[in-house]
Amino acid sequence: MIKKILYTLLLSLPTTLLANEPKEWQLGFQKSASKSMTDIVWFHDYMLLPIITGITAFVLFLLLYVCVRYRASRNKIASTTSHNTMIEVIWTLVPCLILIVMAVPSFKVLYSQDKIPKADVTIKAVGYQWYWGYEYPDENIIFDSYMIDEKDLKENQPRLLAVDNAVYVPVNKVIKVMITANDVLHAWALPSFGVKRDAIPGRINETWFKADRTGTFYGQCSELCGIKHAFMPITVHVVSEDEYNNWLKEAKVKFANVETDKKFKIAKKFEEIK
Ligand SMILES: [Cu+2]
Repeated sequence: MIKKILYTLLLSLPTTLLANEPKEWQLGFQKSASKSMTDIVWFHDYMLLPIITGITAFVLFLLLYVCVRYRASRNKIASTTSHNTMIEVIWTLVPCLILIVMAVPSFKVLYSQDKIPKADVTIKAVGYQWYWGYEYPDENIIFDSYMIDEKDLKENQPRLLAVDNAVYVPVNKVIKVMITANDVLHAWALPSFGVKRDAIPGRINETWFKADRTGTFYGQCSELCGIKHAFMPITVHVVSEDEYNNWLKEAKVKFANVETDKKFKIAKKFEEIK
């Protein structure tokens, strides 16, 4: 009975509450969908936050104590102390120790993101002013992904986040993402996967993620790249293996002419410049 009520309640929630996107009045991170992001959230919640809270409270206490204890009315003659070797050694060593303690899990997370396991699917994301272009090099698929204008949004499509051609990836598979840009700096960022990498013209950055649940995930360009920087979102559908294979088949037909289109555009531009 209780289970049934809970389930009904869950279903009646607005879909935005279940989606993987920023929410109004949100505090904290978006819900994690990869081990990498789970590690980051752990590091933030159980390492950084307690330490920073402790330090802030301690410094506040010291300030208040000094304000009250050494106020002018109580200290008619001011102390002339200017050095104390012991306390100077302590306030140099303690922050060092805190940093060392923090560095251990920090580097662990950093290296686990940096070391790319054997990839099941490789995607290339190219930043353009102002949209993302995607390639599946092993599948010969190439397409562009534009934001959907506010007036054209369908139900369940979030404003400034939904795109016309989304990226599809299979669940529980290692996805390697090669990131570059065509014109200026962009950055490919997907909060739920704990992924954020700069897209740099003439250079390829690599990262990876392994989504541990299906769903639609939203991200945005995270490097100020010009006037429409806010209008080049990222949409990734994490689907089952079968759905992914079906999408591959459809995409090969749907985007069959994209590459020639693109080559034609580039050739035309070149002609114009000449
Ligand atoms: Cu950008």
